Amino acid sequence: MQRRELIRLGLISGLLGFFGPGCRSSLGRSRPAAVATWDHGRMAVEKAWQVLHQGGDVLDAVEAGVRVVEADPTVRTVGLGGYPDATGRVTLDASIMEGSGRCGAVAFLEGFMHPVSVARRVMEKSPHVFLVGEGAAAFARAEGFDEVDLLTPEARQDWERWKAQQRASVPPPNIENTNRISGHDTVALLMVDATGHLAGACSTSGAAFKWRGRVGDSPIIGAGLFVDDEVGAACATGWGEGVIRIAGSHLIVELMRQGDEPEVACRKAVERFRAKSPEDPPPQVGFLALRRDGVVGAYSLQPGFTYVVQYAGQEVQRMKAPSLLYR
Ligand code: SD4
Repeated sequence: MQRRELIRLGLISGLLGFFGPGCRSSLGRSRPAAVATWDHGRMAVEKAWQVLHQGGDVLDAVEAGVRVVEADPTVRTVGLGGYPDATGRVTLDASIMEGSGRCGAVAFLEGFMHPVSVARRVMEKSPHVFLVGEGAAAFARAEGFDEVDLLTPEARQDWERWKAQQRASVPPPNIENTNRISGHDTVALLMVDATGHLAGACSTSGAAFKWRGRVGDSPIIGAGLFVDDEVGAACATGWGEGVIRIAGSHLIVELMRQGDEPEVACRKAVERFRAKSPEDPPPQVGFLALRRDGVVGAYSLQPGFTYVVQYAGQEVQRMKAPSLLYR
């Protein structure tokens, strides 16, 4: 293996860390590291590590990790099999960003399995950062992405059941938290390599049975995702309206820049979310932060937000975020 390859995979830095003067604890302060939202984040993290081991960089890794979840029809708020909007159409949002500031996003995208890859293509092949709706679809088509019907029979059934129960055609704004059909399944994945270079990606079908045209936080750089090599990265899951109001992921990265530990920064963002979210009952939000040295933090409003972390040479760990509200 080349020396450069060893450095990239953290083997040299791991040895230096173990024997050298700046000896680091193995958990929570080592690189590379990957962290992702919810239990299905495990498949994303595992894929990301595989890509890194095979010579990809962190951008390749987070894209590939998120694609696995997008293609899994059992994950009901991401990609194929995601819940449709109130009119029965599945519309997808995604973003991708690397620590240099390069980023791309798509929103209100219909008919493509891998919005995260379209987002990356926007970043790499267009003069823009963010494409939406028909324009995003036309771009994806022109770039050769395959078109698919994203509405699975199961998602259609759930939508029909939801429709039959609705007295009004307009869903309440915090339906994700009230109808119990939907969990919070957005996938967001953050990764840092052995040198401290970061990338993150996020993908969702958004709030179940949302109003037609609704876009959440996930594709909005600074809200659902923010990455800066000088500091670290952050991402969000949960009620996007509240996350957008506080530019949650950017807030967390800036709090870390000012010296807050990742978990403290996430807690402060949850507190601000709570203060700025009038919805009743309070919706769920979960934030994840990955500092450039590999330290991970998380916090949620309601109990129950889980995430997964993996460091070099260690098993994937399932973690439960601390929460502001207790049951
Ligand atoms: C959104 N934040 O569109 C996303 C949805 C989500 O768990 O994370 N659900 O608001």
